[in-house]
Amino acid sequence: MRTAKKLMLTPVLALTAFGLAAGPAAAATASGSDSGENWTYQADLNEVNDSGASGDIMITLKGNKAMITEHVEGLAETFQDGKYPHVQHIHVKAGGNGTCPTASADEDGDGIVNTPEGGAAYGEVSTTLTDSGDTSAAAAVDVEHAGIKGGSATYERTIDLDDKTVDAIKNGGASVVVHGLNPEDLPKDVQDAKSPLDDSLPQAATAPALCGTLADSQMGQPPKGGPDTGGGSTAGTDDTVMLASGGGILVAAGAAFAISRKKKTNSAH
Ligand SMILES: [Cu+2]
Repeated sequence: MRTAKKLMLTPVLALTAFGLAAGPAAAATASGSDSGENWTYQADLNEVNDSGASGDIMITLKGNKAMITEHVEGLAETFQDGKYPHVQHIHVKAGGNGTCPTASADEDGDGIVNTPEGGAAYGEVSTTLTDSGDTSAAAAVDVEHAGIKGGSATYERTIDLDDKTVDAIKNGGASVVVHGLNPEDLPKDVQDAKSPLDDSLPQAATAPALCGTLADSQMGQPPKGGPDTGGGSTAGTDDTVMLASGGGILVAAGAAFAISRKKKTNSAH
């Protein structure tokens, strides 16, 4: 069952399916009437380091306020007899064009992509998606307030983002990364290694398990990115597919998310 879900959540396949199913018809219904007060971004969260996990996240921006809804499943469930604390972040790469790492990011060849290695693709922590309190980078390895606890979870929180993170999201260069692997799944020498981020934690606790780069889910309308952030949007596979396939896919995706957006209006602060 998990395998089937993972395949369906592969972003390129999902977008392609959207386009084939509802391209021109959906495009005809685009009205452009939304004033854009709220703007929604979405990412499928795909496994890193063969974690076997999957998920998705939706972030609706209203100014610097971000209403976040995320669902994950298949992550490592327990850690030292408790629910496994999965720290998670919005990562932003300097210069833009952040994306998710592939296995080739494993520079030291130890068999896993650790967080600094993955950083070459997704950049630094800009926001920590904790369950309460501090959401800055300073809380990056605060396992007590990890946003995800256990193997499957729904995360809902409304937080304020800094300008850098908002700009990166709008420019398609911000990635959501959920960390924490099952140590038993790792090569023997990696099981005993310390995290390069915090040597009180094992390597497994901070290595990335899920990653997805946020993309505009209402692409039928013009981007809202500030003119000062530049950077362009040429990097990701997602971008390439969308640009190549024209407006039909984008409008279809927007329509789908407009429906689910209605459910979010009562989200608690
Ligand atoms: Cu992270």
